[in-house]
Amino acid sequence: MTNGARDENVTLEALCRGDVRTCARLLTRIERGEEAVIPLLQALYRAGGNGRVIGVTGPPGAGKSSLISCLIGAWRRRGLRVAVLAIDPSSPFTGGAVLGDRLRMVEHGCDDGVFIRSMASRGQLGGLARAAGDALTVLEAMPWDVILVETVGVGQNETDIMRHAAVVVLLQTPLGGDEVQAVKAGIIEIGDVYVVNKSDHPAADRTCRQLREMIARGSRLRPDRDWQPPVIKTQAHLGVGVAELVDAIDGCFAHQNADPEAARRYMSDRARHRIGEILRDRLDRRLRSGDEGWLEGSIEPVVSREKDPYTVVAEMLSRL
Ligand SMILES: Nc1nc2c(ncn2[C@@H]2O[C@H](COP(=O)(O)OP(=O)(O)O)[C@@H](O)[C@H]2O)c(=O)[nH]1
Ligand SMILES: [Mg+2]
Repeated sequence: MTNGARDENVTLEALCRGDVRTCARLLTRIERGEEAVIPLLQALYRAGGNGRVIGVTGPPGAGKSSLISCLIGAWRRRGLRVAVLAIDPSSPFTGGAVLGDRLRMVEHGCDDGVFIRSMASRGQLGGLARAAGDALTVLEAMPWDVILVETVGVGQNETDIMRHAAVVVLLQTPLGGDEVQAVKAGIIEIGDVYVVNKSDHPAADRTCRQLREMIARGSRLRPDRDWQPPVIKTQAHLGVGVAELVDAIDGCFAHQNADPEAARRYMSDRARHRIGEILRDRLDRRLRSGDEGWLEGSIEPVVSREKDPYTVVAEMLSRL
């Protein structure tokens, strides 16, 4: 056995045991985009598939991190082990949002049944989706019962990250009537459970009602799922409504488990999405790396117009 393979086995074994330091180190290497971690990720993927992946999304400041902190508390009281991956594409790792998340979640900091990690894009948006997927591969090979992914619900990247989650919790804050209309196109499609947080605000009931109407009318992106998303009122800073939210999430998982066909569809959608994500990432890297040799033979026929670039690309794809 080579040294590299032996190191990999040691790491793999540590992760499967639930070693959080090993996990933190590996996530840093993933964030840096180190190619050398790929063999380990391959082994982790085959070993993994543990844990329920739950997405929590919504606009900045809606209360996602506060609510996640409450959820961690609720699940820890049931003896479940919880990991959180907070994705923030807008702020660098030293930025306010990430720091804020860390501070707010610090109450769980001494508990080894909880792991919290922030991941920022550091300016490479394409790489973020791949890095988040890889981070989930690691977390799903570890003995976490619940894996939460927090993202700001704007932009394609964040919507894509939510495709890794079996259950998506979508947060809103109480809004004016026009604002609800404006956001509906984006949100009605992806949530499995809706939360109106900051329900101490007077417009909370009206926002709940409007969301319920939209859900009842709206066609969903996942029409295969015969599930009516509930709308729950919370006050995350006080823990109000958290028990109802936990029940709603449990209910959604129970509903999925009762339909093996739907569960299989989710798994294959997710695998298809992941393959596409890695394919795009690898092509992108190859093109950016200045690895001219790879393209060399294809350039001259396009210059001389002997071939068109579409044909050349089709040929390259057929050789993949
Ligand atoms: N009034 C009120 N404030 C809240 C509530 N939930 C969270 N907050 C506050 O809203 C701010 C943003 O919360 P945060 O969890 O960081 O939002 P995130 O950006 O969605 O993660 C913080 O100052 C929280 O204390 C709530 O239910 N009511
Ligand atoms: Mg947050």
